[in-house]
Amino acid sequence: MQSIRKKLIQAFSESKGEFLSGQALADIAGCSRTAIWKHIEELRKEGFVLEAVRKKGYRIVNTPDIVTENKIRLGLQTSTLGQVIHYEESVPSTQKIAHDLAGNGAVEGTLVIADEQTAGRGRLMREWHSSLGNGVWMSLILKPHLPPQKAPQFTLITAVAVVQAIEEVTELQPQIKWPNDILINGKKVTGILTELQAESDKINSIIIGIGMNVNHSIEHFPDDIQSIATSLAIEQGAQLSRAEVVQTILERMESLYTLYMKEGFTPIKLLWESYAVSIGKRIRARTINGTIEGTALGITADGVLKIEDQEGIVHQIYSADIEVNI
Ligand code: BT5
Repeated sequence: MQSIRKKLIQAFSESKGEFLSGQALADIAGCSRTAIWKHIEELRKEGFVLEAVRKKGYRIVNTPDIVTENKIRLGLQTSTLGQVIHYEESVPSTQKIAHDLAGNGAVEGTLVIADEQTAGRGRLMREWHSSLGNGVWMSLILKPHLPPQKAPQFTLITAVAVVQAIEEVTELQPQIKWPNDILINGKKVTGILTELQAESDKINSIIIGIGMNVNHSIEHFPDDIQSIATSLAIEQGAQLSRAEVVQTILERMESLYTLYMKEGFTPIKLLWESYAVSIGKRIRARTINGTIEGTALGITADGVLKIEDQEGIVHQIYSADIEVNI
């Protein structure tokens, strides 16, 4: 069943709004015209608006703002990332599902996405607010042949991919706050959570969680984050297609991941620094070992943050919460 649906979606993607006859679809999918009709009805139930015209066939004329497997697949231009998609309407956390799938042999590029998370989480088990139907709550599984020490670089690769994707689908200019926040006009629009399944010398899977506020208005956020959070719609003044946002993130991520595996971290570092909000500024870094204040010098070749304190001592920060412009 699912493979017929995949073939139909692929055919509609390629036809770019032109009609496809029932017979052509049946040939492409390798099934009867009656079976095609049933699948078309299923797509309609999912929310796709399909026009059917005698002697011409079918075409998709409209799609709702959904993030189902079919919707993300329609027009997705990647070869690996998002080629396997697990969509659920509501889950505790997409990270948890991705961890389970990764532990059970999920292929590289597997995407877990949900319309709502009831127990979304940030770093250090903080809460990540993930309300129904207006955000992108997703986890991506990668399987690079690399040692575990390289894993933190994936937060930075992802941050660049997210910034580039936002630039592509809006007129906004996002910035990165080391290590995992994407800000627009100083407010957080996206958080990234990179987790690992690894042995001492090699990564088995990296699970990259991305939480992006897309179509929220300010009332969608709980009171305690209304002053620090924003969404693409709030900043852009218009609603966006969440599926298009997801597709663009996957496409940017695939290019950057390929670049990174070929040329290493240096080209990513340059891109990252061009989007970073903290470089050259006075910042405060709260780490589990205490607080350091000083000037952010940049990141090392490994993605570690360098801060120079008042005595001129340069500290290397592996993990912290950052306040800028103190
Ligand atoms: C993060 O943590 O920013 C990582 C967030 C990752 C979320 C994704 S969604 C898909 C996947 N599944 C999951 O369960 N998680 C991942 P951190 O840097 O610790 O920031 C957490 C802090 O951000 C919270 O303590 C709040 O202050 C704030 N926050 C919570 N929800 C927010 C939201 N929707 N928008 C902006 N800020 C938020």
